[in-house]
Amino acid sequence: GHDFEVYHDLSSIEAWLLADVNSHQFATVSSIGKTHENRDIWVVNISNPPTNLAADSSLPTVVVDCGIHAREWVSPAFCQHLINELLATSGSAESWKNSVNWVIYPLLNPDGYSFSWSDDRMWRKNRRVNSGTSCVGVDLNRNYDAKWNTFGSSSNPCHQTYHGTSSFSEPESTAHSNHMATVQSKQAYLTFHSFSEVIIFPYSTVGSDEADNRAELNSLAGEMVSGIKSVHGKNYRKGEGAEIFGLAAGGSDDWAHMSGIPISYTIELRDTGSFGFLLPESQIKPTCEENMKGVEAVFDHVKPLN
Ligand code: 0X9
Ligand code: ZN
Repeated sequence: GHDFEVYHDLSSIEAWLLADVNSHQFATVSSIGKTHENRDIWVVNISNPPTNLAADSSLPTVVVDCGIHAREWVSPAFCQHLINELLATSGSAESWKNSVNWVIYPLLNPDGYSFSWSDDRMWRKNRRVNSGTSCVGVDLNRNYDAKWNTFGSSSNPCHQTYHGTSSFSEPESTAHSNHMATVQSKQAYLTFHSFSEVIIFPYSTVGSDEADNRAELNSLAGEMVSGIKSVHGKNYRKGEGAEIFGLAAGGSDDWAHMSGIPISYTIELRDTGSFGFLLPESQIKPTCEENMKGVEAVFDHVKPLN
């Protein structure tokens, strides 16, 4: 079986998705489009009973994604853990699929992830070939339509935060956006990154931009922080992006909130810098365990009453 306490390369993740996950009665795996290098971008829909998500607006939907940034390997490891827990026949997450539809993109940047295994462990961006330069890649988390190209991103294709030639210039961010547009009743959007141990809520665009439901976002983030702490004692921080992480426009969290999803968080997983992106495999399990409590707080917040 698939081992959830190690990092898996792309082909191992895909083999697990297409065999184990897709054969499960409550899950469907489908491709939402192709990357710059022609790889599939996968989405996993999980609900009980299995429903056509596009047609069913009766249940709230929680959208989760992982792996926007290539080198943040614990992020796709978390999505694999979450999918496995939702599909398990016991455990606290097993029932979460009865009252909420789950739309999970387990690895949004497969080209970059693959490159981080084969060539450069510290690769961040996608693998876009940029014209007029030998520098490769666009930072997908600067490419969404959220005050794109205003603050905290670069016009230089050689930089780590290069925002691309326009918002949604990239096949990965475009496929993500187009697919999410087909999903009904979206109540929450969670995008997993690493590292820093922080829960970030909108906005990170301009200092004066404030989410209309900022109080709700702040208090729910507090519940996530408490839940996380209760598992292994880790003290995640929380706050508005602009305040605690600095301005960086074009992020998927801000775009999701601007497009009408009230609950939107970027979760920066372990650690706080000792290992950074090179988080040892021994920390995958505790990182996932504590963050299931963060997701549980969001689930409790959006699930229908009774
Ligand atoms: O800078 C980012 O894209 C995220 N941090 S990371 O170290 N994983 O690269 C933080 C994103 C916070 N949200 C926005 N800037 N919108
Ligand atoms: Zn990241």
